[in-house]
Amino acid sequence: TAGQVIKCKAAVAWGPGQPLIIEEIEVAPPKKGEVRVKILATGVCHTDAYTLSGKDPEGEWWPIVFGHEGGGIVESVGEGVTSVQPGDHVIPLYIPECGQCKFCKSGKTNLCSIVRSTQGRGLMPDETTRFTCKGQKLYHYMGCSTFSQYTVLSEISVAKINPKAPLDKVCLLGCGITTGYGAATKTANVQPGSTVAVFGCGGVGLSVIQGAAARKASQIIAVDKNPKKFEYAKKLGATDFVNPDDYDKPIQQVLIEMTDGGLDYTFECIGNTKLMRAALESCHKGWGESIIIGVAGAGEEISTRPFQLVTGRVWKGSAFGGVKGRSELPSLVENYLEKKFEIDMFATHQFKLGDINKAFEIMHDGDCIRAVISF
Ligand code: NAD
Ligand code: AHE
Ligand code: ZN
Repeated sequence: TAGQVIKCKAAVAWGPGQPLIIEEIEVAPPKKGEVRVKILATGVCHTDAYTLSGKDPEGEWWPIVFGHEGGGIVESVGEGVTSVQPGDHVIPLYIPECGQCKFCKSGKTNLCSIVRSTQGRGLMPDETTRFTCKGQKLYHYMGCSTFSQYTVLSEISVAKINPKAPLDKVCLLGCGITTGYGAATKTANVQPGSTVAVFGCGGVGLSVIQGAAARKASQIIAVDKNPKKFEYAKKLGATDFVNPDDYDKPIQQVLIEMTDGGLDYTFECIGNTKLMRAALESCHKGWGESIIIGVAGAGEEISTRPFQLVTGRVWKGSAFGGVKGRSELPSLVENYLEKKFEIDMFATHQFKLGDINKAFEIMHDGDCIRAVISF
């Protein structure tokens, strides 16, 4: 198939708020510096639903193939590609790692900038797309588009992993699990004995809990309005559980009272700007740090009294947990294979591609952490 157009099935989003439609699409061969990957499994992240809903200020491109939490096998490579070859098992990366740009070389961030501007417009770096359907071009999503049997990515947007790892599990490292774990262990760098509160216990928040527990935090408070999430939170190491609906005072007050003045670290894993404020204001005076992970809709803004920061609380954000995908994901896969790192518990539901809309519906069900789509 190398060098030829592949016809395959993909879930196409024709417009905001519409259900995805399974279509036969054409996938062009990879160009210079690109790889074509056969996707075997993909998770569905809250961010896919967010952009599909029309709330993403960047999401002006339709029709589009969503999905950014996948696992697959390299089918063919374009000119000049040397770091991967056909048959390699890979995880697509929405934050690539070129190793050359100002960001990669800074040692301060994982936000590689090299393909970000075209990626944000749904295009490959040469400003075109590799997908067509019924004579129309389809846009790419976050440089990944994993809701397709085949997709094309930049070489720098894939992490090569151990082929022994089951792709229907480690695909979840493509976003949610790595994001939460990295936010705790890298962005916040949670210290042993410290106190942590996690707002929102979906795939991302539960992974923050796994990361904080790995760092031996002494108290990990899980906050969610859906009590079904607490069972998972407990298994991953949460010590306390707070449902804001059980209180008639502000949640920051509840948490400050529980922790002798506030937490060392808090994480917002929902995408709700009111809770971003509550998470910051739940931090301990003088040193508490709050990490924003949740993604908020177009036009939404955060606010707090500047005095909160003047008196030593710190507001930070985290994308993909601050993790550099190509150099750091392979070792997370190894940790999983050595049973030092939990992934299986997160994969609560399985669907075939044809039922992908059910995965979007069930995301709002308390029993679902991640639905994994197989092809
Ligand atoms: P999810 O929908 O699985 O989980 C969200 C959780 O928040 C659910 O358990 C829900 O019950 C809870 N919740 C919702 N409203 C609440 C409220 N008012 N009070 C308390 N709990 C509430 O989502 P997810 O996949 O875990 O993603 C979480 C957020 O992180 C989303 O905004 C997503 O877009 C974002 N995200 C960001 C990054 C990043 O790199 N920054 C990566 C992945 C996801
Ligand atoms: N397009 C949105 C922002 C979306 C966003 O913040 N994305 C996160 C990843 S969410 C994964 O589930 C991210 O990593 N952002 C870094 C980046 O470069 O996009 C908007 O508001 O414009
Ligand atoms: Zn995601």
